Amino acid sequence: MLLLLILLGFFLGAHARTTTKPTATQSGGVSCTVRPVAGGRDSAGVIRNAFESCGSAKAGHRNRIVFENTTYTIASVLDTTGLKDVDIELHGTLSWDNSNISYWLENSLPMGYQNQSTAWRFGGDGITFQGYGAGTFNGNGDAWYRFINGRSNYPRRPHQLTITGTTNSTFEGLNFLQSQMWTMTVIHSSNVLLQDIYVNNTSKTGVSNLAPTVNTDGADTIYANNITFRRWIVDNGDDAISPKANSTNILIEDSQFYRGSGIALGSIGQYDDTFEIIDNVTCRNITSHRTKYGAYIKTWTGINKGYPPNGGGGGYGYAQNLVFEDFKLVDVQKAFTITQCTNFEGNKGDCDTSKFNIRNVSLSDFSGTIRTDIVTTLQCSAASPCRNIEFSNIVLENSSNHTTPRQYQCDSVKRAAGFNCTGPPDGEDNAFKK
Ligand SMILES: *[C@@H]1O[C@H](CO)[C@@H](O)[C@H](O)[C@H]1NC(C)=O
Ligand SMILES: *[C@@H]1O[C@H](CO)[C@@H](O)[C@H](O)[C@H]1NC(C)=O
Ligand SMILES: *[C@@H]1O[C@H](CO)[C@@H](O)[C@H](O)[C@H]1NC(C)=O
Ligand SMILES: *[C@@H]1O[C@H](CO)[C@@H](O)[C@H](O)[C@H]1NC(C)=O
Ligand SMILES: *[C@@H]1O[C@H](CO)[C@@H](O)[C@H](O)[C@H]1NC(C)=O
Ligand SMILES: *[C@@H]1O[C@H](CO)[C@@H](O)[C@H](O)[C@H]1NC(C)=O
Ligand SMILES: *[C@@H]1O[C@H](CO)[C@@H](O)[C@H](O)[C@H]1NC(C)=O
Ligand SMILES: *[C@@H]1O[C@H](CO)[C@@H](O)[C@H](O)[C@H]1NC(C)=O
Ligand SMILES: *[C@@H]1O[C@H](CO)[C@@H](O)[C@H](O)[C@H]1NC(C)=O
Ligand SMILES: *[C@@H]1O[C@H](CO)[C@@H](O)[C@H](O)[C@H]1NC(C)=O
Ligand SMILES: *[C@@H]1O[C@H](CO)[C@@H](O)[C@H](O)[C@H]1NC(C)=O
Ligand SMILES: CC(=O)N[C@H]1CO[C@H](CO)[C@@H](O)[C@@H]1O
Repeated sequence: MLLLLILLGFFLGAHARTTTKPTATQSGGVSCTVRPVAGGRDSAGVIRNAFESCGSAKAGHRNRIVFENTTYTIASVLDTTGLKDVDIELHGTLSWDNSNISYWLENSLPMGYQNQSTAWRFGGDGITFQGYGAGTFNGNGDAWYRFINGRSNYPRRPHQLTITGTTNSTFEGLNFLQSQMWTMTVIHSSNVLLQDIYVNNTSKTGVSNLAPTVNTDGADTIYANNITFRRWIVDNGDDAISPKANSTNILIEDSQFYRGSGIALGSIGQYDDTFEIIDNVTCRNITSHRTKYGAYIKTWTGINKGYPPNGGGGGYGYAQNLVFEDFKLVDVQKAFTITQCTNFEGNKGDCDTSKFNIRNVSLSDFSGTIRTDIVTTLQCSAASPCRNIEFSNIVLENSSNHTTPRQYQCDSVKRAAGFNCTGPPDGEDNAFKK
């Protein structure tokens, strides 16, 4: 019987070179169950084999890859792209081993933007990745939080997961703990749904601020179209979800964000003389707990200085048709901001030089508490003023003295609706993330 199944596996084009022998599924595809290598040693090899054997279904069939309810140690990079019509079940935990930091610095894979790199490049068409609420990616990032010691965008520090070249796919019911760096990026992809995702990148030593997590974004989208984020919880120290260059038709809804910076559009405009856009982003039914902002938009200045990731500027393009509705704020700093001051390694100045245009932005139904008297700071660029910024039904209270926050600070804003600018920004925030 076993022999028959193995032969069937070969017949279906699969290679049974691993501990994960493909078996036939009822639908005529093949299924691989991944068994962890004994003694907590690196299971990346058996995972790679499972994806080779079962990652690509024949036309008209679906394959399956099953991770059991156990722990899989991963101590080397994974590059599993070009998958086709496969259902991946993660019942247990994928646990990254960072004991050899130099290994990761030498081997992490390019993820396609800002010279950044990743521990796992993953992608294909017609994929479901299901965690049933239990499946967990544990980046064991504390080793990285200690190693980088607060340095921003440490070169070749790996991101957790890069979803690349992916279409018509769903990621669901997954937990991401202590990502090594950015948690996940959806890049060169379209028609992807990510729902019921829990991200918690809390530094074990972070309480004393000895090892801040730095750059542990919840999710980023780049060169991505029609991406939905639904029912996310993100607790981190950086952007919760961040649509960046060429993100179009993005929906973020029914989500809760804790302690980080909130939803971030951008940064963008980082590449000199390069045209990039953000178009049609809707964020609705969002609760922000003690984040910096409910949402914010950040662009680089018009003056190019240094190289990505920590330098850049001089890009152009636009962000338009941006809708933020039904936000509940719990003790956040400001409801919303725009800054066009992002600058080489956090330098100041040149806030009026960006040619990147921000327009058609609508904010409605914001309630809850903020920590300052400033509802919003709109620091737009004189070289390309923001236009059509509309606020409606903003009902906020100061979290300590319960007064109504009054300030709407503006620079280079044309056609504002629903508010009157009360004065210029009282300080420059270049939003460069340490
Ligand atoms: C998975 O294993 C853990 C203990 O290792 C157990 O508590 C849990 O109930 C298991 N989950 C399922 C769905 O069997
Ligand atoms: C760590 O990784 C480096 C680079 O891949 C390798 O040369 C070295 O042997 C590894 N060290 C250990 C202890 O495995
Ligand atoms: C993804 O789905 C869309 C819409 O159904 C379809 O047009 C497209 O061909 C699919 N992509 C691939 C790579 O099959
Ligand atoms: C957008 O993606 C979803 C999957 O999240 C898909 O159901 C829908 O058909 C896509 N829309 C278009 C216009 O392709
Ligand atoms: C994240 O983890 C920390 C540390 O365990 C915990 O205190 C916090 O409540 C978690 N956040 C969420 C939103 O679950
Ligand atoms: C904007 O994106 C949403 C998904 O968030 C989509 O349903 C809608 O059709 C898009 N609008 C346009 C004009 O493309
Ligand atoms: C809003 O999001 C929360 C999750 O944060 C969810 O429980 C609730 O059902 C959503 N409300 C609506 C109207 O969809
Ligand atoms: C980004 O989008 C713009 C506008 O559609 C396009 O001109 C540009 O080529 C895109 N860039 C990349 C790298 O896809
Ligand atoms: C990033 O890559 C570009 C080439 O694409 C290079 O010129 C630049 O020096 C790199 N920056 C860093 C910080 O490595
Ligand atoms: C309430 O607190 C804010 C700062 O959080 C301050 O700007 C404002 O003046 C205070 N209002 C009153 C009436 O004390
Ligand atoms: C803005 O100021 C004008 C003139 O004082 C006033 O009529 C209008 O009601 C104000 N708008 C808001 C939203 O406060
Ligand atoms: C709720 C949760 O998953 N908390 C995790 C956050 O990260 C710490 C380590 O910093 C873990 O110990 C918690 O289990």
